[in-house]
Amino acid sequence: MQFKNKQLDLSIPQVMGVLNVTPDSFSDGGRFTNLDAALNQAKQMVEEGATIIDIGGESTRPGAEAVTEQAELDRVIPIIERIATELDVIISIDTCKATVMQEAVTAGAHMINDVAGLRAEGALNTAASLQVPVCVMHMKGEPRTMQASPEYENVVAEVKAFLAERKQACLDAGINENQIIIDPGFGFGKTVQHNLQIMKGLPDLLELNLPVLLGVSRKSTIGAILNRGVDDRLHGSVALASLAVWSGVNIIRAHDVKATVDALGIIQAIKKA
Ligand code: PT1
Repeated sequence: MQFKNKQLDLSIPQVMGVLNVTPDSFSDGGRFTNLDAALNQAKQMVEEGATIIDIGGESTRPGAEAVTEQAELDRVIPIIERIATELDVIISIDTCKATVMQEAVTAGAHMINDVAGLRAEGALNTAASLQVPVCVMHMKGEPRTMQASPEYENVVAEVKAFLAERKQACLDAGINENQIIIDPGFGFGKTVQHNLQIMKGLPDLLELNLPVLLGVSRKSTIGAILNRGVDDRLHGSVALASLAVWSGVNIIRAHDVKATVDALGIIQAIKKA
């Protein structure tokens, strides 16, 4: 897939490293709000094998409050400019807001990652005009309230139908088919059982014939299954990432890049055997 001037081979599993610049970021405790610290963290993730760095200025973890457009811009634009100048890596902007997409791509971002699936006002047309790859994710509800008893008849079928509808919406808006990535949204308006069914149903999502991205890193479903706090979910995260890539997922969004890259290297070797 082409990301502006950068090319990435999605037939090999790739790791997207998480760089959260939100002060309340759920697992980094807001340690990387400072520009130099954020750059160093990004640099280390690249050295460990991340080929994409995902930068988000609005927390989307369960219960998080929305932030204003200006606050989001103030958090992400300086760090995007800095990483674009200093590192050779694909920069992803994790946002739902059209203005933030526009400013971020102007500042140097190479792709758009939208947990709301380009459903916010202006998002679809802005993304289409920017001509960069988009990741459209499934989320039931909104972060602040999405974990209040989500219900599905069949979570895999409903997520697949939603992503098929968003794929068509992207195509209708003029986004090229080879610039669309889909994501079932592990942890977004889903119970533990729903998330487990999503993991089992990953092969069904591949039938949409688009690259798949998945974010499982340090999420509460792992904590619920293993009874682990957020700082003790590495092994559970790597297990889920391994299974996902074995099932055909192309991009894993992760905090712990080195461990994830190693796991994916093993899975890829088995695939090639
Ligand atoms: C994701 C994702 C994301 N996740 C994409 N972008 C987050 N494309 C942010 C919990 O249950 O999966 N895909 N951007 C982080 N969101 C969450 C959700 C964090 C749930 C934690 C939980 O703990």
